[in-house]
Amino acid sequence: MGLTSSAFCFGNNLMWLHKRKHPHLERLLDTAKSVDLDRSSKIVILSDLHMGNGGRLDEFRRNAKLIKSILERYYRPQKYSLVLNGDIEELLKFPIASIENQWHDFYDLFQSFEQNGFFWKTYGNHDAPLLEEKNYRFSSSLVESLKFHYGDKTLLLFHGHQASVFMWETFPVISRAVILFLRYIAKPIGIKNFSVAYNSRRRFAVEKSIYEFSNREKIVSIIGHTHRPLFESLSKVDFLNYKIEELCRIYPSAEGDKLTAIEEEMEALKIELEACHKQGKKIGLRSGLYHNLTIPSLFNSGCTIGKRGITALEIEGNSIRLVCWYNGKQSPKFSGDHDNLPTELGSTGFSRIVLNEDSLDYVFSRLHLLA
Ligand SMILES: [Mn+2]
Repeated sequence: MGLTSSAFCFGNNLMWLHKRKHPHLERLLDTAKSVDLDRSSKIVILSDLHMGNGGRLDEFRRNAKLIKSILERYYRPQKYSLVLNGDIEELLKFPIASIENQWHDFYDLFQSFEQNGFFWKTYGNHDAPLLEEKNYRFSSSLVESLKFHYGDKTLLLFHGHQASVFMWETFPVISRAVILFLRYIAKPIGIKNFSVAYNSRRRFAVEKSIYEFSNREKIVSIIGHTHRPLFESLSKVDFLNYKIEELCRIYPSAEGDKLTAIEEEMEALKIELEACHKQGKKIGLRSGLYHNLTIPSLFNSGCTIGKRGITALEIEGNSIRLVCWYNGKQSPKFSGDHDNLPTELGSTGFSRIVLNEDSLDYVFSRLHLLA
């Protein structure tokens, strides 16, 4: 493992550890396919579709209709480009031919996003063997990582399994034997949940090493893999406190109806803040996930196999958003920090709600100043 020279300036053990490089993650930054963003860029990022053969064990089946609707009727007409960020095909359970056969209309749909700008696909640990698959339809769109250039800043997109400490996840292609084991032995004898997504300690370890790598390199990383959506901007508690602060500042100069509106909003904010403190440990009263400071250097689009809807990341010009799409009749799995209202997509019955949103300039300012 290499060390940056600045690590020695501080004479501090913790700092020394913090500066340790992660060989697989550094490599991703060097080898990533470059894409330039500008003010008109629109990109939707989905990950972990786990497409199968359409049978009982196919986890994609549940939200297939929802995903088709939002791609066909929302993102494509709105001129979004598409990134599928790994674990799109579930090759640990199904051969590629059965997946392509079952979901061939999705393959056309994905490819049609090239008309809007681009369609890229990174590979994850469940679909890495596609690199070696002859005649794979998306061979020319398949990469390990993508580098979005936003001015002189960088967003790195990759699946995330590269940070795993487990060989079979870090080197999925080399570990073909492991894949065959999982498909033909582990699955039939009933070993389920061998994926990182089901183990919170391993999930945390993956997130933490990518978070530290991102802060070290002063880049934003966008991953999937853990199935847990992440948008670390401000914690809900901080958001509420800043909102309260802002209202107190404008209150003295407000008049008439405005005064009453501020008073009412303040009451609602106080109730919400108190509810946060009551929930305490469950929602985490600390500001950041891993430290006391929130550094928004790690985003995760979540997955599309959830029981109550899917999550996705959107980049639109200078904004980044975490959104949830769900069947409007049910309640969404995730609730946002900002109390946004859902919007229904035509008469599809599916609704979109923005869970979190920030400007990329703000994200990179925090990263630059705090990391
Ligand atoms: Mn994965």
